[in-house]
Amino acid sequence: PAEIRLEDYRPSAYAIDKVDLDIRLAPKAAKVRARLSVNRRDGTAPGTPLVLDGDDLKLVGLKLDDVVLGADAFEATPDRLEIVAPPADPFMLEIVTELDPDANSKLMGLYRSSDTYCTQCEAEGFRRITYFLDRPDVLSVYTTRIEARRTEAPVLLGNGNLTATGDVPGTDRHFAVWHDPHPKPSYLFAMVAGDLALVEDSFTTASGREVKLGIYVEHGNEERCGWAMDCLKRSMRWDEEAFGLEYDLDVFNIVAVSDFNMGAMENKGLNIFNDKYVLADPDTATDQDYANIEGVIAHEYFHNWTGNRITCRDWFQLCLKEGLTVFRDQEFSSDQRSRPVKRISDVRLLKSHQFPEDAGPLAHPVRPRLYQEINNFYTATVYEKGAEVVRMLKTFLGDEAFAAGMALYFRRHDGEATTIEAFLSCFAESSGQDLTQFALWYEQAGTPVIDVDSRYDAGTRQFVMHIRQQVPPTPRQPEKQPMAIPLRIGLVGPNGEDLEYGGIGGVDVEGDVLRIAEAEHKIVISDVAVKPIPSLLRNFSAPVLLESNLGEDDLLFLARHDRDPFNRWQALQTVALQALIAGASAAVEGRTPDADPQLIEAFASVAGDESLDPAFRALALQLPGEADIAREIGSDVDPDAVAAARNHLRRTTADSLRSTFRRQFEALRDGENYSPSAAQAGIRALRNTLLEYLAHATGGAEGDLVRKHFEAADNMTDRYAALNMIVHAGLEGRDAALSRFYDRHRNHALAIDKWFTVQATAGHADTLDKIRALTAHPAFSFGNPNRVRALIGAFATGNQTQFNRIDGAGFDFVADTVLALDERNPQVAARLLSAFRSWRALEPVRRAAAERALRKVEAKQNLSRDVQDIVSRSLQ
Ligand code: B3K
Ligand code: ZN
Repeated sequence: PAEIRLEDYRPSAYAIDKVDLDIRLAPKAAKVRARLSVNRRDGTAPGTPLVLDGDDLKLVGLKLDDVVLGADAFEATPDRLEIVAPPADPFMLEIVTELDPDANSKLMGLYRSSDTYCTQCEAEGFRRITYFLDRPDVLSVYTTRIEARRTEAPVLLGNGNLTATGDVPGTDRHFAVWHDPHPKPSYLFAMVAGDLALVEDSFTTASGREVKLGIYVEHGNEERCGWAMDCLKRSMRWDEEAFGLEYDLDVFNIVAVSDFNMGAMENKGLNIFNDKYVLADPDTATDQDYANIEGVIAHEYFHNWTGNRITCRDWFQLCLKEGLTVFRDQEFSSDQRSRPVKRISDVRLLKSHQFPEDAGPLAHPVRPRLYQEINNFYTATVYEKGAEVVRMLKTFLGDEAFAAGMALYFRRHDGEATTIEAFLSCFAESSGQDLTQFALWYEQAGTPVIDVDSRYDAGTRQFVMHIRQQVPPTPRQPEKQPMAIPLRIGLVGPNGEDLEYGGIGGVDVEGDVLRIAEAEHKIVISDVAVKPIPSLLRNFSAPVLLESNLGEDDLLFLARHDRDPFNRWQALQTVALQALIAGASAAVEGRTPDADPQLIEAFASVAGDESLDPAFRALALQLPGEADIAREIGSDVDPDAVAAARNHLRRTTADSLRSTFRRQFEALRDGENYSPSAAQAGIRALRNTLLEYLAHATGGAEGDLVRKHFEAADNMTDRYAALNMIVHAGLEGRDAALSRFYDRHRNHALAIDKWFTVQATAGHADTLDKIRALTAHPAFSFGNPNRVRALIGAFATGNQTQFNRIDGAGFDFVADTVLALDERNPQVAARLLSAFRSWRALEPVRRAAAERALRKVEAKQNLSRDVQDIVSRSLQ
């Protein structure tokens, strides 16, 4: 397949100022008449052919200025429509296509999900509806008439404001006309039609305009929309307060559908959501689900400005909207909840998802320079690392210059399709700084490694730090330049307080941030009264891997005293990680890992420290995951040894702290009535973390307590946590608990997804057989992306020992599933295949087995571009 390159970008020869759509819906033969107002752009020679994109289209009518086009005036295939010699002056092109929404299993373009017609156009789905210049720099004003049988689809929704409705005389059909005054790219087009229930509310903007808010769901789900609506209103208020950005239409609608390739989509004025990110009640949604809904509702809403009002010039600039919008939703959630807890959770996600991506064959820059299939670039690198880059900009420039740069960006580029360069220019101007080196964050893939070697000289009262940075080679980028890295630091004195110091030499400084710019720095901090322990990379000021000469005692001191909560958490994690890595090497050699009484003592102290937020204590007690340990080991990984080390540390901690943890578990109370508030959720998180240790105490000694927690749970958070413990620790009563859970929730698809996931993620030798059997369960379907991700996705990404089985059966199963799925839904198949991204870091036997599975995928004929792209990059 062809590679698309950033340097080949050229504006389109024609513009399309207006799009008038008339969509006549029917399950198997929907007709779309598109009337496009086409203009030749300045610089385009008269008569230049107009070439429109298509994908799997059936053309049934074509007129130019209302005259039917002769056969020699155009060329049409399902993938392309060329008007050979268009008029020099503006003209109207009318295209009629016929679609089969029921047959659309790719869930791109127009399709039906549980009898509801809906669309998904990002990145290149609009071309599955009509022929178009389907690229983000072609902005048009859309008017959409939607027509359907009234009984089949009483609700008809489009982008923008509703301008007309009515019956089609003499038929059982009706229509609605929607007009969106804001010019937008085709990827933001959407329509929905179906028999849906409406939950209504309203919002008054800062300038006093009334906006009607609607959430549309399947009948019966109305009661589960309250949280999403609350999140939406808080998001709207927050964007006004934090960024001065107001909503710009009379209505804002959200539709929840159950078959969706990803989380949600920010279509102008008509967001379409995976119902997983809308529906919640205490009985079916966990605290994590509530937090995710808050984040995703906010994210899609914030796109209205970062993405929709200001969009991307081309898909290489995807992080312009995604990284920035993730940064904004993270800031929103930090303001709604505990900022440190949110930061720790975000960094955990970054390290477990983005770092492995950056360390493997699928590594790519935050702004890629080439792609084969753009849908494969909606990655943790573009999203999460992209958000870190924006946060670093703020750290580098300070709050004021950052805010001024954002304001300039909104002022200068509103209504445009723009680039990362334009974005950065706003900050260069607002701060007066040169951001040339900083821009490397968008260009160079790979996680920089920073090595800090420091020592104190009592004679000179100097604290000297040797800092070296290195960016590892990544695909097509063997050589790297040094990066601009903001390193936030503090010097912690013997009493736990930050020490004062004189000056900092050898590096540029902004407040407590060292601006690392060279491959090596020798930094001298003067007038330091006593030997400090340096707290490095506070608040995770840059997405880097930090190595230092701090010992376990230093780290445990920081874990207890650092005034930076992030580094308190990080210090304990680092100690645990080092113990686990040592444990894994011991396991490889067949030895029992050494106990680390100091670490266990530190866990005890954090668990019982009531001056700390329970949510923080829960995070501090959670051991690094198996995948995180594997990533840190980096090469020749034996996942069974990693799991053995982790299980051993968990068990010895549980055994030695059993009575303390039990007492703490019983003393904590989350409140009479369930609320998803951060405070209550934090208490539940701590209780469940303590209980998880107890569940893994030797011999299932605390099985009764766990079973009681499961039975007594009055909310999904506790019930699902307990079920995980029962199943994963192999406690007695496992089958009974699974069937009780299933029976209770059989009518709630999102809860049944959890039932599949808990079984898929059990690290047991018989898990793969069980998963195979579950694919034949009546509730399983390869057509529903949530279900596929819940069972097979969860296995491939969340079950290190069984996916990476030494006999290769886990790899073969996932590879076969990818091949079967590819014919139905390439996007979901390609995403599943990317679970192989760390295969080269495995020990040789597993590595060979993974390669065989990948080769088998590669050898299949007629792979989709999506899967073809992932498999070829994985093997490169
Ligand atoms: N912009 C969409 C993602 C579209 C993915 C296309 N394969 C959701 C979001 O990031 O808000
Ligand atoms: Zn987004």
